[in-house]
Order: sequence, then C-alpha cells, then structure tokens
Amino acid sequence: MSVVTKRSVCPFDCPDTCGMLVQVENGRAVAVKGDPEHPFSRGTLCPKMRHYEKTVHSPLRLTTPLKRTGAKGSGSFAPISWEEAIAEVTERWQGIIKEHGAEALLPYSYAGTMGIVQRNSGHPFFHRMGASRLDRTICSPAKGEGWKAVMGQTATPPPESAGKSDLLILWGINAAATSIHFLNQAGEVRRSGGEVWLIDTYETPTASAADRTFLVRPGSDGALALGMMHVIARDGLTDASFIAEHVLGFEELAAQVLPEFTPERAAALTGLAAEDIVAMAHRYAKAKAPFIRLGSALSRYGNGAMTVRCVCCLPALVGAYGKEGGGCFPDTSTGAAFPMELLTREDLIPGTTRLVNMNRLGHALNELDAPRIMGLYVYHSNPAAVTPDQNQVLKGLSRDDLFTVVHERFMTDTARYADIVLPATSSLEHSDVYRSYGTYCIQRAQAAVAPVGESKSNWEVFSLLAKGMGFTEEIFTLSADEMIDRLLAVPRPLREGIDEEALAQGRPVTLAARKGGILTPSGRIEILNERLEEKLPRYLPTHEEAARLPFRLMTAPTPYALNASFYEQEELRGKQGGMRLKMNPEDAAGKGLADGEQVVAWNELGEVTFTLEVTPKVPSGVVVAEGVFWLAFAPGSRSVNALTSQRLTDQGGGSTFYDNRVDVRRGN
Ligand SMILES: Nc1nc2c(c(=O)[nH]1)N[C@H]1C(S)=C(S)[C@@H](COP(=O)(O)OP(=O)(O)OC[C@H]3O[C@@H](n4cnc5c(=O)[nH]c(N)nc54)[C@H](O)[C@@H]3O)O[C@H]1N2
Ligand SMILES: Nc1nc2c(c(=O)[nH]1)N[C@H]1C(S)=C(S)[C@@H](COP(=O)(O)OP(=O)(O)OC[C@H]3O[C@@H](n4cnc5c(=O)[nH]c(N)nc54)[C@H](O)[C@@H]3O)O[C@H]1N2
Ligand SMILES: [Mo]
Repeated sequence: MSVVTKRSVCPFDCPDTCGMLVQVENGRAVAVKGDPEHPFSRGTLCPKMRHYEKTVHSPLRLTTPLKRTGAKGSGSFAPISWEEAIAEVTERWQGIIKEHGAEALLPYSYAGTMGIVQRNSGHPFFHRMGASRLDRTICSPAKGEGWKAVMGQTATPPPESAGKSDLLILWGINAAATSIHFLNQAGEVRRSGGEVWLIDTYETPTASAADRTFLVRPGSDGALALGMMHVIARDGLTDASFIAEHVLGFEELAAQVLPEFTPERAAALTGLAAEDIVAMAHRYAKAKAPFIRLGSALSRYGNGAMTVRCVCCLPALVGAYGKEGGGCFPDTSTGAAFPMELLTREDLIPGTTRLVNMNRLGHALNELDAPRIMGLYVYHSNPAAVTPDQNQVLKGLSRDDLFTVVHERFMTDTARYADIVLPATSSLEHSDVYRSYGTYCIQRAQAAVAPVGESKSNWEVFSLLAKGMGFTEEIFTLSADEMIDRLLAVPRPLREGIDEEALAQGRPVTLAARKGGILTPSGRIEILNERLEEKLPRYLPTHEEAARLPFRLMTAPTPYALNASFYEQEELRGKQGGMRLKMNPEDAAGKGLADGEQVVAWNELGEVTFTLEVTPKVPSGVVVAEGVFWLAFAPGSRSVNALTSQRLTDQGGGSTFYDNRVDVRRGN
C-alpha cells in the first residue's frame, strides 16, 4: 500500500503553531514532519511532535465510552455504547437542572486543541443550556492586561521582525522549550553582530542561545524595568522627540515614580548588581532597535499585570516602538480574523449566568453555593493535573454527589474521577481551522486519518448532546466543516488579500498586516493611563514577597511535554528523567540533601515527592519543578500543582503558578 502525504497543523498550545506533513499508510499515520512551506516553522518540529503518530496511535488511547464501576479515582470502568452514554449524561443533566437549576452545571475546558472550532465547540451548547460559565484565565490574562494598559489594541510586530534587532531580549521565556522556532530570530540577530539576552529566574537551556543571561528574583522584573528607566531618564538617554510625539505621561513617571527607583533599589529587589542594571540600561538605550520577546511567566504572580505594564513602558522611553526590528512582542492577536460570535453564540445565554474562575476550581467544587456545582463536563483539559491547588481539586472531584463527564484521548488524572468517560479524536482525526498567538499565520486542516476506535471530536459530541437535550438551534446540526466554511465566508479586514485558494487547500497563509500605529484611546503610548485605578506604573510586591518558607518554586515547562500532554509517549517521559526538583548545591548542602535522593517539597497546601537534582543552574533560594506529570508517573501521590495556590493576579483573574514558596525535606 502506498504512503500518502497530507497536510495538517500542530494543535497544541504553543505560539509556533507549526505546519506539518503527515504520512499516512493503510489509514494510519506512520510519520510526521515539519512543513517546509510554513513561513515561521520552516520545516522543523519540536522534540515533542517528532513522533506525533505515537500519540495518535498510542495503545493508551481511549476507544469506547466508559462508565465508572469502582470508587472515584480508582480507574475502574466498563465499556458502554455511545447511545447509552449520551442518554445517561443528558438524563442526569436534566435531573440536575430540574432540581438545582442549569447553573449547577459547569463546563471545564482549556487548550488540548487550539483549533478554533473544536476548541470552542462547547460554547454554544453550554450557553444555550444556561450553565455556569467558565472564566478561562489559567494561562496569562495578566500579560494581556499589562500590555493593554500601555498599548491598548496596538498590533504586535511580526515575530520575524525580531531578526532585524541589534539587541534581542528573551524576557521570561524559555524559548528552547516553548517556542523553538523563535530561536531562528535569535540566531539571525547574533549572526548580524547583535546581542541576545535572557532574563529568567534560573539558567534554562535557552541560555545557550543568548550572549548574556541575567537571573532575577522571581516576580521582580517590574523593579528591573523601573530601575533601567531611572537610569535612562537620569543619564539623558531618552528619545525626546519620540516621547513628545507619541508618549503620554513620561513626565509624570519621571517626576513621581522614577526618582526613588535608583539602581540600588532595583538591585535590592531583583538580586542583580546595581552596576549591571546601569550597564543594561545604557546598552538598551544605545541599541538601534531593541526588541523584547516577552514570555508569560512573569505575569503569573500577584503583581503580574503591573510587571508587564512596567516592562512595556521601557521601549517607549527610547523610541523602540517606532523602529523596524524594535519594540515589544507579548503575543500576536489574531482573533479578529474570524467572526467568533458565530461560534461562541453568547446570544444564546438566557439572561445573566454565573462566571466561575477556572483557577479556583477547587473552591468552586467544594465551597460554591446557590447553586452548588452538581455536574462537571471536562473536555480537552486535565484539571486534576494542571489546575492549581491539586488537593482541593481532587477533593472536589471525589465528591460522591458530583456527576462528572470527561471527554478525553487518554485515561488522565481527571478522567479517573469521571462517572462517564467519552473517547476523543486527536487533531489528525478531525477538521479545524487554526490561528496562532505567536505568528500571523492561519491554516485549515482536514482529517488525515479516520477516528481511532469509536472516538468522536468535540464538535460531534456537542451535536449529540444537543440532540439529547432537545436543543433545536441550527448550529447544533452543522458539521465542523460547515462551521469552518461559515467562519471563512464572512469577510474580515485581517483576512483581506490573503490567498483563499491556498487556505482552502490546507496550506499555511499569512494574514495581512494589521492597521499600524498606536491604537490606544489617546493615540499615544499610555505610560499614564487615566482609566485605571493605578494611573502610573509602579512596583507592586508579589503574593509571596514576605519570606516564610525558604524557597521560591518555579513550575516551569519542560522541552519534552506540554503542560500535562505527551506523557503517553514513553521516550519523551524518559527524556525528562523522572519528576525532579532542581536545587542549588549550597542550598542542598545546607539541608543535608544529595543529588538523586527522594525529597518532599511542602507548604500549607500540600506535599509532593520529587527526585532531587542538585545543579548550579538554579540560584540559591529557588527550586524548579519542570513538567506537569500524570500521577501515574509521579514518585508519590501528588504532582507539582499540589503546591500552587488558587490566588489570582492583580488584574485579569489569572493564575499565579510561579508565586509560591516551599520548604524541602528528605523523603521517606
Ligand atoms: N515544551 C513546552 N512548550 C510549551 C509549554 C510546555 O509546557 N512545554 N506550554 C505552552 C503554554 S500553555 C504556554 S502558555 C507557553 C508558556 O510560555 P511562557 O509562559 O511564555 O514562557 P515559558 O517559555 O514557559 O518560560 C517561562 C520561563 O520564565 C521563567 N520565569 C518564571 N518566573 C519569572 C520571573 O519572575 N521573571 C522572569 N524573568 N522569568 C521568570 C521560568 O523560569 C521559565 O524559564 O508555552 C507553550 N509551549
Ligand atoms: N505546574 C504547572 N501547571 C500548569 C502550567 C505550568 O507551566 N506548570 N501551565 C499552565 C498553563 S500556561 C496552561 S495553558 C494550562 C493548560 O492546561 P490544559 O489545557 O488542561 O493542558 P493539557 O495538560 O495539555 O491537557 C489537555 C488535554 O486535552 C486532551 N485533548 C487533546 N485534544 C483533544 C480534543 O480534540 N478533544 C478532547 N476532548 N480532548 C483533547 C489531551 O489528551 C490532554 O489531556 O496548564 C497550566 N498548568
Ligand atoms: Mo498556557
């Protein structure tokens, strides 16, 4: 039988959104490789995706609907038919709605697939039902708030433009793990004689792509930005004509905030040397086109939005926003390329319904009242692993009176707590259209292989559930392809002039550049923002500023997994070398702990067992746990999020994964 090559798109939650070529033989995907036509990823894939066929055809895939036969969490299930599953789910839901009202039902989803239609397919359904709505803020809304405070709706430059910079700053991003193709830009900068800096809290693999690495105290980047701005203002290095024409509030910042932000004060807060901060400010101000590639981690703190706001002011002082190859890149915003309201259907919401912050699932399941959450539907997310405060999440999922349905590809930590499990397709088995938060590329994909076992896509399952619930709106009768056609039939300024033919054929297509200029209400970069309670940027402390426990915990990404995805691939798990906690040699000696031994990290929320890795790449006072392991592969009974709290960011209701402390002791 011959091998056919089909185009597809990586569906995972990553800024690169790579184009892929899938080799299909006998109806099975046998290999995948990067699509050389993809303008950003240019024919390469990251280590996680190189054997995506092993995920798609994994022996661990769920292939039939399942009904629980043992205690919650025990993983005992018996196969049932789709008819039985849909009938049971919709009958139970109708009972809950009758007794407690529709807000007693909560959907929980995030980013298992980033395809627009599959990702949002639950919205029309749960809106129509009048269920509690989920505030999907687990990733980085505070970063968006910080950017918006200063830059409003201004478009970010294309990522490729960073290659023209003479000083590229990778700020709070481990691009070697989370955006490997952006390192092409870092390479271009260095080849043309420019410099690359990394600003992180420990030495990640990205350090090898940088000329200099600066390690700051967790959550202190706002202080670094303010200290640099102090020096730039003090030493007359601002771009006065750019400021006069394009910036609002520099004078107020210079008069009210910067005077006290001496390099010494910034040094005390960040842990950098004052001379280094002065040198950084001088080098930054003298660069022709400095470019900041801003990660999200520094926004996952109690001061996250304010930190990002401080960083976003820095390029304004030196006129970098006006220069090709300069500026600041948080994420691209491409949602406007599609009429999302046709898909999300907020018009179906009956009146006002309750909004539940997804980071506070533990609170919602255990404490929320009027009505209590009685039914949970989880799809393309794994909250038992990825959501903060794992002990509270697991306690809630264990409730006997909670009816839980999980639509998944694998028997995840969450699926083990379900009453009904539904098998989900992988991205190679369903259609979708993709946009990106790290590039300006969009792409349509058709299924490359038939569904594995009896698995069904998110879109199909919601059509079945809608029928079972008696919902008759037309949207529930469309196929995913028909929905995609409708989204693409509506003209949008962002899609003007694109190659429609190529899009229809499933090739990657780059969106027209967004309207240029500064899109704030004043038309200027707003260092002073009168609409906010905090009118000027300033330094805000993190939740964990006051030292109680000795170590700051970094819950960082690993190159070999994506959040709790990819743990089904044994080779990738092997590369992680088990669930580790990295610690500085002096700290380990101080605690009498040795490399390779089992340790328990603990705080007021929980305890987690790790294998200790002693390494000078982590500074004293910081410990690092990379990856979000499935409990099946954890050395103890909990994984990293048993140590992270449900506290939120200063703006945007975001997660604060990095704003936690722990102590560490020898394991048993
Ligand atoms: N391989 C892999 N790729 C991924 C993911 C993954 O888990 N694995 N996750 C995907 C998702 S959902 C997202 S949102 C993105 C995540 O991407 P981002 O959140 O944008 O950034 P990361 O690359 O995770 O890098 C975070 C880095 O910031 C550092 N850091 C933590 N706190 C601070 C701080 O206060 N200041 C500074 N300067 N640095 C700090 C961490 O140590 C870490 O090295 O990546 C996506 N891609
Ligand atoms: N400690 C710690 N915790 C974190 C993070 C961290 O860096 N450290 N990162 C946080 C961030 S930034 C994010 S964005 C969240 C991510 O949280 P999630 O979006 O929950 O991430 P995943 O762990 O990738 O889980 C996605 C699940 O969707 C399933 N899936 C994939 N495709 C489909 C599909 O088409 N249909 C259905 N029904 N299921 C599908 C996969 O099998 C997988 O189990 O995690 C957060 N949690
Ligand atoms: Mo994320």
